[in-house]
Amino acid sequence: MLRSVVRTIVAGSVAAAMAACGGSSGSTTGPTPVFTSVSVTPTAPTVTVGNTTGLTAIAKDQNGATFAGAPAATWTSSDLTKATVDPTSGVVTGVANGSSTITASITAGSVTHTGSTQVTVVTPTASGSVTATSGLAFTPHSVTIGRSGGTGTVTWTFQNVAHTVTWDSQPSGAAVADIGATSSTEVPRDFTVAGTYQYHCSIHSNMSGVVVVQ
Ligand SMILES: [Cu+2]
Repeated sequence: MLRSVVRTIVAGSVAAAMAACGGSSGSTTGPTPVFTSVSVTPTAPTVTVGNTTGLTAIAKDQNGATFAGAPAATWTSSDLTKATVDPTSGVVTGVANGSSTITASITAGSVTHTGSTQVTVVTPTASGSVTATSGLAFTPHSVTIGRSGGTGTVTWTFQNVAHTVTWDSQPSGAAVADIGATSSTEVPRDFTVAGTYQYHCSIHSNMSGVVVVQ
């Protein structure tokens, strides 16, 4: 029963794709694979301003299987003020808050089909939080923040086991102070320089974390 439901959906998608692309009439269920549509994944991804995310385009045949031998896709973005895309790799870069429809076009022989997905671009908030757990972890391991008025803040919540936040590396020009052995309280640190900050706990060598400031 499940199989028949899936077949029905696929057949509908093919019909829609053929109509959308202005494909010629004729059977779409023959035994010979026919280039029928383009699938773009992931669906509706989110990327932060200044960061990238990769998209993949796959040529499909009339049965929804990969259509072998199709050339690579050409990528375009509907709104370059929100997101750009590398025309050959499909790597999307977030430009500003909003969304853009990213389209992949594949031409095989004389037939061109397109697929697309909407990418949402967000600016990370200027505050983040990390818990230094009694289970000996910084959670989340990596936190990304923006800056408001030039400053972003990360607050570490220490549970009942003492930890430190000891910096291993900071961007050039940054000088965020370490947090000494602390338990059962919260300690904030401000960040004014964009870049990647890496730290560890000097008490528990397996505990490490990353702060990314945009
Ligand atoms: Cu620790």
